[in-house]
Amino acid sequence: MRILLINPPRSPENKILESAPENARKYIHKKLIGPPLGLLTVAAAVRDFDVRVIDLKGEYDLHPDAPGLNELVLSCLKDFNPDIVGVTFIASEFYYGMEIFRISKKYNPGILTVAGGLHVTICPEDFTDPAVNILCPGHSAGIFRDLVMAREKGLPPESIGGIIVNTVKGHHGSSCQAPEWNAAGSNFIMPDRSHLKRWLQTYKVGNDPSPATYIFTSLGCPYTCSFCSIWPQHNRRYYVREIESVIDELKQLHEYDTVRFADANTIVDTKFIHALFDRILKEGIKKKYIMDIRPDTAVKYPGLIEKLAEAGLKVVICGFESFRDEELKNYNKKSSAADIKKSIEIFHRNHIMLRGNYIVPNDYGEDDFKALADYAGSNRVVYAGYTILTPMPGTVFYNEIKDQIIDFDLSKYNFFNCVLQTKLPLERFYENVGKLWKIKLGEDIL
Ligand code: B12
Repeated sequence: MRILLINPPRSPENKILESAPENARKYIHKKLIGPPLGLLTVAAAVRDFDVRVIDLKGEYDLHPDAPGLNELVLSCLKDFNPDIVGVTFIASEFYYGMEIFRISKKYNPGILTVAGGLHVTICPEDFTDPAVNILCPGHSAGIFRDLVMAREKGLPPESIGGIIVNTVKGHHGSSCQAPEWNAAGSNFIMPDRSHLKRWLQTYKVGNDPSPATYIFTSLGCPYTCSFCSIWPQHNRRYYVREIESVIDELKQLHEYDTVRFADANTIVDTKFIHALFDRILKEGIKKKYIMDIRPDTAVKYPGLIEKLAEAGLKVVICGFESFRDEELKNYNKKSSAADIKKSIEIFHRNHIMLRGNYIVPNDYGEDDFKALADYAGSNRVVYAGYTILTPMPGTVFYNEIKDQIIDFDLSKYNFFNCVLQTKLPLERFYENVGKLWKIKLGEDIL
């Protein structure tokens, strides 16, 4: 049984970048490359079969003038001749994923096409195209393995619990229940990074010459910010890994000097993080770490931030979201604007490079842009991001605002495009967002 797992290319839609002034453009990330942890986990679950992983993001980063999707996918199909093609989905890459399935089916209608990942989990209703055979929602590496084994034995997919079968008459579930599966705990599968050799040089952060990798210490999130997809993906549940399992994984990352924690928030259970970093220090594991940490968490636990900095924490991604308490309340962020200022001071005191991200709502007028620019200008961080409030399908915010959505093109759902009616003329709105990107540590205010 030959299994081809494909990470689709990223969406090219980026109106902020297109509208930004030349001197702000260099700060707007055109690409965000990292290993597809989900696919690597699925690949590891079926490692005793003939499995190949293709990272099309890496492919386009290695060769920006690489052939189009059709040609690239066809050449993989011809070379490997798979029985099964699996694709991982987030919202903005939906059309590319579907296109990969169509190309696969056209090449060989007998290929079983399997969709998995976040968008399948929270929006299964989007997957009705006849090119998709099976949906595997949730942390479905184990289910995928069962599916492969059933296929090998000639059993129908309906015999596997937890999958959805897409037919011309609609979706139907399997006749049996999905088995209990704790992807962070007893069912954790070590991602198989050996598949990534070809794209290793593309997994770089900033000017660091060594490649970076991702690792998760937890899945899900205990917070319920209205715009976020992570807690809906995990049904509000939050799972933490065993410390020894994380240590074991870190010890295997010889090729990588930089490790980015892929948790929604790395510090939730402070006892866990204290204990994890005690073990990291005891083992003498020396890496540069990148983490997502909330501003209020830094304010509450400055001693822990100091300890992490001593152990190698170099970059923190911090969701500032808004400088106004009222907006934070609307997002259900459960932190205050005052925490932004205080957290910047704590991170900078510990020589941590801060990527602080503000969310720009669609109803901002000229005065709001000015107020945000003033605030960000007097509270500067090394990297500042200004993305657009986007109703990701499957989130609370999407349901709250769906009547006001004017653009349902999923390739624009990557925080760099506005899909809601704006108060300002759209071009002016983008122009203002683009200009904000100039405001960061060491740069002049607009
Ligand atoms: C790692 C990561 C990335 C990596 C790798 C992703 C990739 N595929 O290449 C990189 C850095 C490339 C990335 C990029 C982006 N990302 Co990202 N990313 C994450 C992050 C931090 C962790 C995801 C992860 O690894 N989870 C752990 C793994 C084990 O879980 P998993 O991926 O869900 O996989 C499991 C299941 O879903 C399932 N599964 C997954 N795929 C498949 C496939 C098959 C066939 C099967 C059977 C099962 C299966 O089994 C897996 C194992 O249990 C999440 C936030 C978070 N903390 O969850 C955001 C997140 C997924 N990213 C997001 C976004 C928006 C982006 C960007 C668009 C951001 C941007 N503006 O540029 C870009 C897109 C690409 C680009 N512009 O370059 C959003 C998605 C929102 C949405 N609803 O679409 C998230 C949720 C962040 C957020 N807070 O909103 N990202």
